[in-house]
Amino acid sequence: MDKVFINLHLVSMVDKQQTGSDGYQVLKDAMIGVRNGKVEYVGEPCPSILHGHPDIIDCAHALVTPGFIDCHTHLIFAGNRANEFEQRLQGVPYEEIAKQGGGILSTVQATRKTSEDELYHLAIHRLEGLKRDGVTTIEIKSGYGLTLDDEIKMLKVAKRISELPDMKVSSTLLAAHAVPPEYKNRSDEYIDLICDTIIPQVVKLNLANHVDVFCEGIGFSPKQCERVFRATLKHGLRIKGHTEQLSNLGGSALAASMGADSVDHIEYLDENGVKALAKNNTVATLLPGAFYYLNESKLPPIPLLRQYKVPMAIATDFNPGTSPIASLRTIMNMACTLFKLTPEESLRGVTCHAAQALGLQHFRGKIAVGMEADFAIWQLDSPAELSYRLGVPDLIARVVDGEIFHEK
Ligand code: DI6
Ligand code: FE
Repeated sequence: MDKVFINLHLVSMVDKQQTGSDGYQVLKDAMIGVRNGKVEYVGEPCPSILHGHPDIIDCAHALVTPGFIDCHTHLIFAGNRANEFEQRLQGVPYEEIAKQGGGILSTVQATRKTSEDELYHLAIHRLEGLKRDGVTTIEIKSGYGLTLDDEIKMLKVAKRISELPDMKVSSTLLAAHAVPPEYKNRSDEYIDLICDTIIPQVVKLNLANHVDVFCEGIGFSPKQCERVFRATLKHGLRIKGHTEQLSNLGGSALAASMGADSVDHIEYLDENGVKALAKNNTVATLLPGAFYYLNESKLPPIPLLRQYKVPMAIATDFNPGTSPIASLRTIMNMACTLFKLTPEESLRGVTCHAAQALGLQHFRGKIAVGMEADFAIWQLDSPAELSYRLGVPDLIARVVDGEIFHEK
């Protein structure tokens, strides 16, 4: 074994049935052994492994969770939209600002004008906030380029971020985020461009795992989204969707029926939609930051999601318009206070369920033998504190593929 972590309180997120301990399954004074970036041992301290081992890390009774996964972000963009924040506080609705050419399109203008290098530096700076909250995997979407070249520029930035030793990236093509100005009133032709040119090129350059859409009145119709999904599946990528955020168009059920790993936002999802998620094992990704910034009052159907046993992930949705919050722990807290998730559900939402939202549940999101050795080490007594306290630097270190990255 390369490294052994000892004296830790383990929150593995492995299912209850397998461990028989309490709701969080905290295993006190546990040990984790790592080899070649994977977990090779987890459980009670094992004297035969420890005896004479050259690389023992004493965690001094720290709490160890899986590395957090932020499974929905728009990390890469230029500019900011504080002016719209001010407008919205004066009562102008988000959809109205979008219709006037603000909103997503104002960030598109700024992002098109900005070089790959500059976008990279802006994104790296924002990433610091997420690292401080124990994030070791981030999903990053394109969607502020909306031309072949600009979408590829964004995904190349995501690829550069993925080359950092301490951050794993899952990249998503979101060309169907808004109708670009040059395609105004010709949105079907833009869908042609996405299906016939952008998706094939992104696949050729191996720049994304998923393709996402914004299925909404101010985005694309279910019919248009279905075309994008078909083209995606034909090219061997996986699908997900921004669905039922502002209205109920049936995008979630459509995406689920076509095998989506997740549908995201879903404030307006109805019971039939929830059933479709359950049937297709699609994750419901909740984004309380956008709910908060938009002053939304319609809650996602959380009691129904529980009733039908749909896994719930939570994520920052970090973006310049509706969720400028680069803190996953703030989002965990909001999931509890605004959506009434339990702190345990919120922890699942950023670990095992977030992994599933990215199709990575067999590799990340739990601490178990054979899984990637990605952990967060916290100076905390109990896991509920992760959702409870804000702003205190509780993180001691992150571990990515068995390598330790100290925060303090
Ligand atoms: N829904 C969102 O919350 C983000 N995109 C989307 O489709 C918002 C993006 C933005 O306002 O820039
Ligand atoms: Fe989003």
